[in-house]
Amino acid sequence: MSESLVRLLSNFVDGRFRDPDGGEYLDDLNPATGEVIARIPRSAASDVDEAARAARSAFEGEWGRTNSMDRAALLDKIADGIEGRADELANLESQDSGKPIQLARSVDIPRAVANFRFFAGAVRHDSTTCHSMSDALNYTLRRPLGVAGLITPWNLPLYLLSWKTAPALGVGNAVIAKPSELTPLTASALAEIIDDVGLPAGAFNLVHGLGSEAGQAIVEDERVDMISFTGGTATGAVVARTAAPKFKKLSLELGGKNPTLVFADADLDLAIEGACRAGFLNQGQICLCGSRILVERKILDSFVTGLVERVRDLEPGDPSLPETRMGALVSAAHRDKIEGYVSLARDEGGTILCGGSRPKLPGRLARGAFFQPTVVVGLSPTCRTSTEEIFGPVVTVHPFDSEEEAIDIANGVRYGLAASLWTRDLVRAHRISAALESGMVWVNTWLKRDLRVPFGGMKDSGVGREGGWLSLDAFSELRNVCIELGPLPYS
Ligand code: TXE
Repeated sequence: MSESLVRLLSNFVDGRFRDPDGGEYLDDLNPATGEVIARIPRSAASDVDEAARAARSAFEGEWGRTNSMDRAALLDKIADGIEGRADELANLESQDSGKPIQLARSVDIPRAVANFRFFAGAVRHDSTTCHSMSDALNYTLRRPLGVAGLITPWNLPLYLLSWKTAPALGVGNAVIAKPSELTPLTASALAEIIDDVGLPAGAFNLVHGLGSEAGQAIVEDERVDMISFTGGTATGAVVARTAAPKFKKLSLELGGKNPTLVFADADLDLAIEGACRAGFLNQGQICLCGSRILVERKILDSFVTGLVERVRDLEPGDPSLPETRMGALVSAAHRDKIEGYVSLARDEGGTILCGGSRPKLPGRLARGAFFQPTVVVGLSPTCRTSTEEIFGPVVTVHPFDSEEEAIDIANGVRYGLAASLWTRDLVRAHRISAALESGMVWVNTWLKRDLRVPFGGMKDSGVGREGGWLSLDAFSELRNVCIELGPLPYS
């Protein structure tokens, strides 16, 4: 892209688009070509300070006095705004992250719209509990927390930002959002949409920049009451360490090394298709991806043959073409990390059945961060490749002989985010679902999302749950009010 077409992004603070205080910018690359497509503010603590001041004063002022029906109407208008720019947003998301345009069009952007609409409905239909005693009445008030810091990753940029922004604003909090420095474009577009919708100044603030600078400053700021973070487990630990002594409310959605369990009685074709999708959608860069495939030994050969056949069809290509199903990884650095894991897999005794290297792509894609989808067999389920989060298009396949062994392997990692399980035996499905150490279990499907259900992980995959009422709770302070009634005539 020529220099003149490089976008210059701004922060959005106190209802205005602003340059960063220090005047410093970071390059934003299209990972499919290596070209610079934007420059984003490298915000410092002083920019976050200004955003926190604006957010606090919005919360204590006009925004804090809005009622829930008006806020729900604003969320619906934001959804309309995203829908109205859906094509443009899908293009931005694809250029920024390397994901196939078809995926951005069919998943990322429609789901961002759905998040705003869903939480508009949730806020409208919200109710709280009442507990009656013989001589007193308790009722629960939902109050906003104040200022919510929303820190989001690069794999599903607008989707995850909307997943947090909609309930945070819906409950009445002011927001400071910090998107990943790798994928800032749709967050800036969201700020424009919110500006058009006319939220009071300071209700939504966007600060671009590095995690260790702008992100850290948000987590440290005393005026920020809660942090909702999605990202890597190591970063989540830093966020938790910083926020805990300040007693901020925390919601952490972290990494995963999710198992796909395939039993011999499963519909083989469906299981292969499901495992392939779970392994490689978005180039394997979804926290819910199934990167460890556990297969009952009786069907191992036929499963692996079918899987490899399908995976070979997933040729990486130009993300901007509608037929492309496998795009670029988010960055060259991330591709290097994945390549490192493939070489570790070889050292650990694994056999690469397909993929394992960079594809050769023509023209402007030649310098892109592409990697072939890779299937590895022959590894111990306890080695590093099989237990550490790779977060890319690499799956390992492991045989098992019994249900107990499958559960042991599935639970034998530090993570506990999601699992999928393929069997026709319904009783077994219930039994295993209960035994898996996992925040979410899918049976004979994967990634089917109902926005009302609890979303989140256990073990090193996170703390807390969002989704449905739980999202409203995550962004609320629930206050019990107990009213003494005295002896009642009818008690
Ligand atoms: O994410 P980071 P990275 C995993 C995946 C990946 C690894 C590292 O395994 O390889 O994490 O990815 C901000 N205080 N996931 O380094 O660092 C940062 O600017 C406050 C899983 O890209 O976790 C960005 O906005 N914020 C995952 C956000 O945190 C900080 C999605 C996430 O970045 C910060 C992405 C700090 N000290 C990666 N340091 C998932 N669960 O879906 C960074 N940030």
